[in-house]
Amino acid sequence: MIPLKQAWPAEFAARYRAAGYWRGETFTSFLRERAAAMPERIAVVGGDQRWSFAELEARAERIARGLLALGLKPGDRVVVQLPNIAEFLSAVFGLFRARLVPVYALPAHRIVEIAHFARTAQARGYIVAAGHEGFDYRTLAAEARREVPALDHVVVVGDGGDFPSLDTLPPGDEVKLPADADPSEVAFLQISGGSTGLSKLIPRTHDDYIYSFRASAEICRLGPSSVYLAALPVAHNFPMSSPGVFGALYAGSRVVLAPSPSPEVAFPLIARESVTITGLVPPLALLWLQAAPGTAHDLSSLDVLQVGGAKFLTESARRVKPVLGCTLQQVFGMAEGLVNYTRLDDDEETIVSTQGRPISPDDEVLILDDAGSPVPEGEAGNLLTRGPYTIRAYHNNDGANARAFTPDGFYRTGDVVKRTPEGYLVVQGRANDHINRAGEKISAEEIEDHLLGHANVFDAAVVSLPDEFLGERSCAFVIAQGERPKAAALKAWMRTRGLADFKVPDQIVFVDAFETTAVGKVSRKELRASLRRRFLEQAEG
Ligand code: OOB
Repeated sequence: MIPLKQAWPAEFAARYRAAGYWRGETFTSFLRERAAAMPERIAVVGGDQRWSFAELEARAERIARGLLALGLKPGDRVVVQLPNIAEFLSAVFGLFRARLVPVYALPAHRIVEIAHFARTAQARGYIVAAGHEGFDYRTLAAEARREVPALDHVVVVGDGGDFPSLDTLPPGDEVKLPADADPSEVAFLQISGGSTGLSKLIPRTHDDYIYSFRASAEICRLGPSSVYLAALPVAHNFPMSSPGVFGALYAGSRVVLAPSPSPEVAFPLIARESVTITGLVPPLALLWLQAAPGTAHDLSSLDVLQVGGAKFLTESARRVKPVLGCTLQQVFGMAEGLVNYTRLDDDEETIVSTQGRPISPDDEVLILDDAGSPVPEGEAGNLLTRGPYTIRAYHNNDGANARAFTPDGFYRTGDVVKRTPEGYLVVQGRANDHINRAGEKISAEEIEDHLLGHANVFDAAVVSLPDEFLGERSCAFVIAQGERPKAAALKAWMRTRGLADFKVPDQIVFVDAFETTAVGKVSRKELRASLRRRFLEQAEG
């Protein structure tokens, strides 16, 4: 087995170890410690499952044996596509125990994304739920196996049909479990928001990721009496690690997995389980603010509501405390690393009007103009960052690495921010063309490429438009060729492409031509900006 390694230069790794950020822990070692220290304490609640720390560890070990007995080998990558169910945690801790490397996909992903992850990660395994929200993932798994034949092993949570199910894996009594991972090894591959083109894979090590959620748990004051509700899909970095399910388990807190973030599902869970903290994207926070005053459920246990993934407007932020009676925490993070939090004891103005400050004293933050020079203090510029839990390179993607990282290892976030004199960041917007649709990131380029696959589409440009509820919605400007399709028909056709549903354009506008300048075509970036500007001007006028 050749473990995947991250690319921090030795002197940085030494510094991060010396500072006590990287402590040599692994996922397996921390779960083992919690299971030994508090075996009977309930760790995970999901559906009708309630598992103690000892039971979670025992289940993980069984799964590790079963997966190796199936034929997977330590070091193999395994795509994990599970909703918020208890088995998400037993499966991934099982993978860690077997030194298999999870690749996290969202439940919304479909064949295009899954095949891309499987190919890029050279995955050999794929773990899915039988079904979720009316969708049969076994059909998707069969399709994925046809497209990516290297995907040898599909395992299903629930009734596997033709595939083995997680509950009936071979016991693997003869399997010798591997020694624990080196903490500097890549523990898993996370997916990027996909700012340009297809999603990239983000390699995170035990050392760096555990530091990020341990420090996050401290910032959020998690302890054995805390109860964390995972309302957003746990495969996303925010509910996974900020402090998320892993930070909660690390702190000995209880994790409650909500099958849906809607108030109808989440509010009764908060009341029943005495939830103390949860995280939402802004549109859901608005929905909760609307639903809370009339609810019959007791939400008084909730101490902290985190909001992040997209900009939470100050006026909405102000309503959290009066309406929900809890402390708001703004979270501005990215799967590539850097996470900023407002602190629980910050004054109200800081909490409602900033997106927080970095986790670590060693998070280096640069705010640069387009020429690469620092902007004057307090002015807006491009955010670049480097630090003890921000990656230095994507997995297997030289082209993206050359664009996204500076030669001295800073990650270009693509976000435009200002910094307050106290060191808090205020997000102003974005330099690159992706649509942040309710926290889901959509690459304009990826959607344009799909639209161009339609026989009656000559050209397409995809932009974000402001949306009262979603924050941003996607709009495709399309030049037709031959017979102009109906917008609804084009959307329906996009749905047949095997893409995550959130990527289907919310709106399609047909135009006769795109502008060109005297010297030739304008850049895609300028074109998108000008289409967007003209459309908004017309809408206002
Ligand atoms: C989180 O991670 P990703 O990887 O899905 O998206 C990262 C991008 C950021 O670069 C920024 O453009 C946007 O999402 N974003 C925000 C934001 N939080 C994220 N923009 C404005 N205000 C915020 N509070 O979205 C993510 C990862 C960990 C924790 C929280 C969010």
